[in-house]
Order: sequence, then structure tokens, then C-alpha cells
Amino acid sequence: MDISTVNSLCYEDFVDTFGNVVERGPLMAAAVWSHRPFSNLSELEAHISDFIDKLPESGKEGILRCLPDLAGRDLQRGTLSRESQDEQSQAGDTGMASLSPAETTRMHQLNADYKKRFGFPFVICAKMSDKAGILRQLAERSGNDLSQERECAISEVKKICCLRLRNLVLSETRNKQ
Ligand code: 2AL
Repeated sequence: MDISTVNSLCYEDFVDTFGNVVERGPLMAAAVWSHRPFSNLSELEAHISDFIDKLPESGKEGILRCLPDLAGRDLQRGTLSRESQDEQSQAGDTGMASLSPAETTRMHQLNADYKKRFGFPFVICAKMSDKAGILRQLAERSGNDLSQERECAISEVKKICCLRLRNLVLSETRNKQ
């Protein structure tokens, strides 16, 4: 859809459309609707980013806790959101479903250690990485302190949000084509 269609949506339709650009985050969409009309996709994205930045640390951690683990229980059970399913299956060439048994064990262990340390799941924009990069980042970022890591994880949420938005709204460049 183009930006004028976005601007014409009632809030119910807006929340239905954008309620998962931040995973399980309809509150974000419902809040950002107040800022219509948006002049372009970047402005919509900036309002979401701004909303997230203004949250207290507990709110940011709440956003992180709404993301499913990579290669975790939801992937195994087939209960990921459509967007997450798509991202986890497109990490690198083959996706998170194709981890070897040894990689799966390592991933589960690192994820569990990370969660124990920070109290939220390890989050990374899977489409911008691959299996090796994800495992490396997981090990490296586990060494961060809490505030550093919270900000790092939130910046990954914003990258995921940006890609999800681009799947829904034509960007300015594509509009001109
Ligand atoms: C995810 C997810 O579901 N999609 C993505 O790009 N990253 N989850 C996560 N824990 O990083």
C-alpha cells in the first residue's frame, strides 16, 4: 500500500495492519496512529522508533520479551508469527530450522545463559545475518553490561521493524517507479 492509503486507515485497520511490525506490539501501532498523516514511510518509522526510545527501561525490556527465541520452542512447535517464521527461515541461506544438532544445542545453551544474565531473550535481525553471525553475536553480546545490551537489542528490534514495514508500505523510491 502507498502512504496515502496508510493515512486513510481507521485505527482498527491500522492496528490490524501494523500491530506486529514490533512483535506482539499493537500498542505501538495504536499510539503511532495519532501522528497521521505521515508524509512518507520514513516518518512512520521514525514515530515508532521515537515511541520506543521514550519508554522506560522496563518498557524496552517488555518489548524484547515479546520476541520469540531464535530456533526456540515456537519454531519447533510451528507457533511463530508469520513475520517471525519468515525471518527465521531466511537467516542466511538456509535459515534457523536447518541448524545441525550440535548448532541447535549450542544455540539453546547460549540463549538460556543469555536470558539468565539479562532477563530477556537474545534479539537480532535474522534477515540481516546468517547462522554463523547469529551464533557469534550471541556469544559476543553476552559479555555486554545490561544497559549496553538492552540498547543493542532494541536497535535490532528497530531493524526488524524497518524490514517488516517495508513489506507493507511502498517506500518513496518505489512510489516514484
Ligand atoms: C527474531 C525473530 O523472530 N525475527 C528476527 O529477525 N529475530 N527473534 C529474535 N529473538 O531475534
